[in-house]
Amino acid sequence: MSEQPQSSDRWSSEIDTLVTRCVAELAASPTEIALREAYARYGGQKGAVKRAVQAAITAAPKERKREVGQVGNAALQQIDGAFESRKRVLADEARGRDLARTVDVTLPGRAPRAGHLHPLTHTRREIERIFAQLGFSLATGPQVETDFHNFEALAMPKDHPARDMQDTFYVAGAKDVLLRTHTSPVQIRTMLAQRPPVRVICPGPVYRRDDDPTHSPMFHQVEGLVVDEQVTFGDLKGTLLHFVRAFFGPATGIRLRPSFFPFTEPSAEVDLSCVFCALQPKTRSPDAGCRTCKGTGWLEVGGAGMVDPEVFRHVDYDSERYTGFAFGFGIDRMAMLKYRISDIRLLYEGDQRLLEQFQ
Ligand code: FA5
Repeated sequence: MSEQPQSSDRWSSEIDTLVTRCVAELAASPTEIALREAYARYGGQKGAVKRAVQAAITAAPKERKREVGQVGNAALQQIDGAFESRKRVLADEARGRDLARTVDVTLPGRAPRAGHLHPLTHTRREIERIFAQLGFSLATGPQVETDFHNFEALAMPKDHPARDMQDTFYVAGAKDVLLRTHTSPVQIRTMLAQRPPVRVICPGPVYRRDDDPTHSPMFHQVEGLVVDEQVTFGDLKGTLLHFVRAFFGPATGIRLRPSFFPFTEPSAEVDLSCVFCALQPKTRSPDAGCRTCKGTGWLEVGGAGMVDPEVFRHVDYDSERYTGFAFGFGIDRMAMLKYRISDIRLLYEGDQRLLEQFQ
């Protein structure tokens, strides 16, 4: 009796069936991924054919193990061959599709979309440009400030009621460290670092516990500081007027209303003639007014005043010899007025429909 395995052996016909099924599945695989998956199901390490061959070898009597192994190897080689030939067919088909594809070179090109500056950046740069022309240089300070620079040296000691209006975010675990509430601490840092004459503007983010359509918890201010001999309130007014006209247009007016800031004396709120109504030639009349300016014809944009001698004392400037003026404007407020943006929160939402208008 021949030692060749008989086709009647159960294990042999089981392997035959699996190979037939596998070859059919490989030949029908529509993609390389499907092909590899089908191969893994049968011929892979844990595939059905591999397992059947392994089981047959284990079950065969010792003297037949070798020949069972040979039949198994032949089956696996058949699967490998079917896999390779289907892979070639799929690759040929893919190449054929690539070659058949035509490119319409007459179609218009699609330019990549370039990024652009945020309206607040445009506004800040425009402010910097105008003041640079007046001989101001740029000064910056940290956004995480000390109580000394933000309040104390600006004549707002711990129990001063003016602090309430700027209640802010304190840094937990650090004594007297906070997110600056205004850009005025940069005045102090500048004066501590240099002697007069001083002529700087200091733009940057500031933080307060505010949140409504015209007040954001994080917003931007630009501070201005001029210190020299014989600096007067007239210089302050002339500088502000020049600035608003350069920024909003030559018909813009300003109004200084008496006010109070602990670090300036005298102090003023700076109002701008309403860009929505008072500047329109047709409506510029004593009763000019709209909803934005609440019927007054004026819009508040910042505070200003002559530097208080108490501030000079903190930075060791001689207040008998030097005088100075300072101002602080809201950059967001100015961007809203210039670009007619009704809600400050729109500036921070990243909505493309708004931002795309500032290409
Ligand atoms: C100050 O912050 C003073 N440091 C300004 C100053 C500087 C006065 C130098 C004198 C000398 P005030 O709190 O009024 O002042 O803020 C100034 C401007 O910041 C406001 O007029 C307004 O335009 C803007 N502003 C204030 N709070 C907010 C807010 N939450 N969101 C947006 N803008 C704000």
